[in-house]
Amino acid sequence: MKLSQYFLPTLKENPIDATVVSHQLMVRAGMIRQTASGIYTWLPLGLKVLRKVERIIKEEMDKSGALEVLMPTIQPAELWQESGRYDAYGKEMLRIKDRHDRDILYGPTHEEVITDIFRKNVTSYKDLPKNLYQIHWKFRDEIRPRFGLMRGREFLMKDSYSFDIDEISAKKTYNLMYETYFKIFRRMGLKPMAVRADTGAIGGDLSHEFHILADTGESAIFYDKKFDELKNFDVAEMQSLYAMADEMHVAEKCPIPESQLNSRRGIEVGHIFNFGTKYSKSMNASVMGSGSSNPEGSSERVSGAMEVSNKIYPNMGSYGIGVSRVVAAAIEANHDMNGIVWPREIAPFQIALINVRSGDELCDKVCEEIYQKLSAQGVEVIYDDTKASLGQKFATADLIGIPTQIIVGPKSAAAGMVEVKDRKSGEKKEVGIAEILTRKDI
Ligand code: 5CA
Repeated sequence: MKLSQYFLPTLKENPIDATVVSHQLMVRAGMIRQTASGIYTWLPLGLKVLRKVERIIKEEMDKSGALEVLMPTIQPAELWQESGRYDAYGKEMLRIKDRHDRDILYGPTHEEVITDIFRKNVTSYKDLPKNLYQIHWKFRDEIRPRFGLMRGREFLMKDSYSFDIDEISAKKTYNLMYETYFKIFRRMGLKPMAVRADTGAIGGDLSHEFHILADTGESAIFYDKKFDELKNFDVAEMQSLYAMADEMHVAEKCPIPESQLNSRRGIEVGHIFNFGTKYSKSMNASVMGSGSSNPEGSSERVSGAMEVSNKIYPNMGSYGIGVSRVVAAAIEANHDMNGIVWPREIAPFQIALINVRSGDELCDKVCEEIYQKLSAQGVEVIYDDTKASLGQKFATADLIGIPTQIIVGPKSAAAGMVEVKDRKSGEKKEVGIAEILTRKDI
């Protein structure tokens, strides 16, 4: 992409309404603009990152065996009246009337819709387990939308819903999702911390939140100090150590000594729940069992006209990731005083190509060649071909956080060389142009 043809409205100053660094940098780097309180437009650079985050989530969810669906954002009130949450949900739910005076709402979550789909289309225990997910917009009329995308009113969520025959199978699905979440955040170059959590408005008794540690995080979390020294940072290590959300940590009951305990702030980027038969029972979503077995806890015997069969209420779970919040959290965890420092996996471009003297015949020619050849190899390059000052070009490249900068100046170009700068470490090296043209991973 040539910067002269792109849409990258960058700002030198922090916007006054932005109090956390991710919000400041997303606006300054031309990733987003606020359209209304807690409601944002994604500009091309921001959208590129959002799509990369989505892609990683989708790939890992697909690998786990979950199936993608797409539910409507607008839902009928009746479904929520059935589950008993229409009144309970409160003012965070955006309630609307259609032209026929029917009550509808903009979905803050989708347990009811998916349970309705399930009960109308799945009849036999043989069809279980099923895990259905979507990546879609939600609306929650937060009382204090703040911190940009961290607590927006409209936000993108990956939400999945699982249906299992019994508690044991549901627990397996829950653990699979726990592992999948871990993989998802690790692939994004982030270090997720999974903590035991409260189930709140979603309900149930088993729940974990996934946090990215950052001083600006809205939640306090308590964890074993050993986390800070983990070598591999893998799922087994994660599950073996004490980690609790604020409301779940009780000092007197904590199994590890206080000297071994750390407390930090975290950004909740994911939340998984097992809530048993709460929705399947209240919304009468059942499947027929084999008739012979009677799985524990979730079935009851019913007499049919011809035969006796057992009706089973599936054991359910739901699993959310705040997709748009992840983008902000990644910035909170990866920035310096000059701007964003993207982890490579979710960077909007891999290379920022800087033409030190646009208009100079040799610089233009070398840049054009690097741009064309690398793009043809599938490397994402943002080429600053503008007439901006060199200082401005460097500042923009640093601000938007592209992992590698290739700097083409007249002197070195004449010697067949360019400068390659690593955004994170600031290290620079001279590299031959021929080498640049043939190497993907510069
Ligand atoms: N139905 C369940 C899971 S599918 C659910 O709604 N869970 S949740 O309420 O915990 O939300 C899932 C994730 O969405 C959260 O972990 C958080 O990362 C994100 N999220 C929630 N509210 C907001 C918000 N106002 N702005 C941005 N992200 C949010």
